[in-house]
Amino acid sequence: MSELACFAIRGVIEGFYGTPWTHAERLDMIDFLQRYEYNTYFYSPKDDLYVRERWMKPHPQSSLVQIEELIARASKGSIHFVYCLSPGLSMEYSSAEHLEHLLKKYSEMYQRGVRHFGLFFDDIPMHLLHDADMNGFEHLADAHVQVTLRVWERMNSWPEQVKLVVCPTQYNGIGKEPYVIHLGRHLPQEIDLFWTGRFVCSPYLTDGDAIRFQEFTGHKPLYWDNYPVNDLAMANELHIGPLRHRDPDLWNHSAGYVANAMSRPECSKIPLITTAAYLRDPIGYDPEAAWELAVKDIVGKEDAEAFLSFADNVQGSFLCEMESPRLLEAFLTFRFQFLQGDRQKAVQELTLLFHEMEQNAHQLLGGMKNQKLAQEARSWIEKYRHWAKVGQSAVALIENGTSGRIPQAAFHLLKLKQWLKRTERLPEKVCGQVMKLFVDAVMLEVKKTT
Ligand code: 14T
Repeated sequence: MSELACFAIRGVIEGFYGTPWTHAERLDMIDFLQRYEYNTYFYSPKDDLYVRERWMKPHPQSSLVQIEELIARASKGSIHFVYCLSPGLSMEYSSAEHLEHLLKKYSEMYQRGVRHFGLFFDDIPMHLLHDADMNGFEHLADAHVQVTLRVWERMNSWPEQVKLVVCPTQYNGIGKEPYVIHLGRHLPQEIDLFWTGRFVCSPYLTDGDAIRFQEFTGHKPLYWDNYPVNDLAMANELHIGPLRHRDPDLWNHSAGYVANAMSRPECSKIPLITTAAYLRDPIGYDPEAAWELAVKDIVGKEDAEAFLSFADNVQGSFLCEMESPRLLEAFLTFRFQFLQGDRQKAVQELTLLFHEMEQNAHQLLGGMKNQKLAQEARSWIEKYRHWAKVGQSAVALIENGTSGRIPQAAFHLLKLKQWLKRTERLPEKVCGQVMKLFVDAVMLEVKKTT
């Protein structure tokens, strides 16, 4: 059965705010996509001026040469290269001149072999801003329909067939919003509409929502999944956990699935490999199993164990409220043993855990085989190392504090406070609240007994 389950579009979008990928990173990503059976790459970095802010201006020669190289690489790997423009920051939708500018940019890419295009209206105000547009159109959706239809009409006059994807201004919700209903009902079936689900970052993507979107808009949604992207308010989270909570029948009710990646391409590959596993076999998909394989693939055998121990503490995101599950389990076990009276064993085990944690951090920071990954994840690993030091002093404190060795306890309390201060200054999200919970519990216990 799962052989039939297949998303028509299996894509990755460079669609984040922040430092765009370098040319070398893009070439590498296209090869990666081919290896993992994706079929589409969307070029839409928010901070490439020439596809967004300066959408009217021609690309500088140097970037044109690079785009040509990307087109060639994609076509060699049977990856569709989608060239996307986001004119919404300044376009006057009623202006014939603006329309010509837009078409000129697209047609220059058509001449270079591009057959897939994106027209994006995301992250702009929901109402018309130019006087001429307020006079010429009923509302924003009307303007977007008219412009899209004109672009589509012209594209259809080109000798070879092309594809067009539109990103609506309202790109999340339930699909019943007037703007997107209008867009859907007035744009032809062949034009796909991007949709991020209920929310910008949707914890769940469900068959039911997809079906409803189609009922309201007349289009199957093309999922733009804002995972693993970690821009803006999510910048302190490193999204290396597996994809979760995407319904197994989504392929049947959608035009396809596109993952918005992180500005860190090497880190992105871990969740993107799990996503590839989901896209290949959505019914059989097992996030934890896929994750372990993905880490082994990217990190290599030598460092996989150390990296997984680290990564266990950075899976927290809108997809996963579980933070540091293994660490939490160790604390609960510790408390149990401690209260049962087997203090020595409890202390020994936890001491060992925090020393392993520190060793892992050193291994990853020192000489990881995948240097690019190490470099991208460095500040998160550094924070992980700090938490190991906090943990070591906390265990030493409880050990001494609860056995009446007051001077030693005082020393470790001081150490603990120092490490805690240094650690909490680092903004990266690692271990969530789990370490803090443990430290608070230790402090409380020590206060009780001294
Ligand atoms: F077009 C979209 F489908 C979309 O998701 N646009 C952006 C996207 O480029 C960005 O990477 C993503 C994750 O932050 O969210 C969208 O951008 C936003 C969303 C907001 F709710 C920017 C500001 C917001 F307030």
